[in-house]
Amino acid sequence: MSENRTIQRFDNKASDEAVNEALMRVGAAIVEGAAPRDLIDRVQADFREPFDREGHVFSNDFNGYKTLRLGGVLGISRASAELIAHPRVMAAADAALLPHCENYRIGSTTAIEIHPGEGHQELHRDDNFYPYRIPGIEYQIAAMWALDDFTVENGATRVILGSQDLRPIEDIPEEDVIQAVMPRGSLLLYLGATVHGGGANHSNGPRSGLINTYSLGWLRQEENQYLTVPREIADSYPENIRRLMGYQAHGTMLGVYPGDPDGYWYDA
Ligand SMILES: O=C(O)CCC(=O)C(=O)O
Repeated sequence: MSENRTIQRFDNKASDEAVNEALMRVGAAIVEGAAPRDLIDRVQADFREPFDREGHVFSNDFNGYKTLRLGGVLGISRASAELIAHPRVMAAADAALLPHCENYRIGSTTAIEIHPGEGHQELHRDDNFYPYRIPGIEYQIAAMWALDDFTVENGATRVILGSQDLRPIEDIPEEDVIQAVMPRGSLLLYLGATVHGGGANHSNGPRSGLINTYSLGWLRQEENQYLTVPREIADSYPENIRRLMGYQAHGTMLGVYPGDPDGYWYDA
């Protein structure tokens, strides 16, 4: 099988360097079994009631009409923080983003449950809402956690390897689309410029995943963490999570505020 026909997959003992090398070279990599089963159980349990209550409100042509979604995940699930700040993901974000910024932060947090009968999501690049590109600089990475087994039938994420080269999406032939088949608890990492999309669910059960993006610290976040996660919940998280939400400045000047953790606000 040629390299473009399969996403390189690693077991959880692989070095971060090996995973990140694949991610940066072809735009995606899978780490199987990156999260323990009981953590995935807790995250899924936290999502169940909100999925059923409000997961439909994000329905539209892009997200689908048989797909439930939740945003502002840190306000819904404390357990999700362990996936959001998982060391594998932080190592990938360090490798992809830290060469271009002093710190990075959450772009978005989205739980996605694709139900039977849903079609393919439109292929897209997550970072397309930033109006300009700077050659050689990745703006984002994404981490998709499989909360169920991801299979060809139930809608495993569709990915085009190498597409971080910014080739036009309309020129991508169907045979270049491969799926991130992976067992529950696995992690799909991909770059913000990697073309991808949710898959059609032809199975009898839902396919749920948690997809979090991380963006350069000097870019505006896709999902406004200050207004989606109530302040008292944000304050109850440890410092590494608060920093990821954006409760930190970028350098000494950008986004300073009274009480910022690096002391950049000059109190009288
Ligand atoms: O659900 C998936 O597999 C991918 C979803 C996605 O890429 C998106 O909604 O932006």
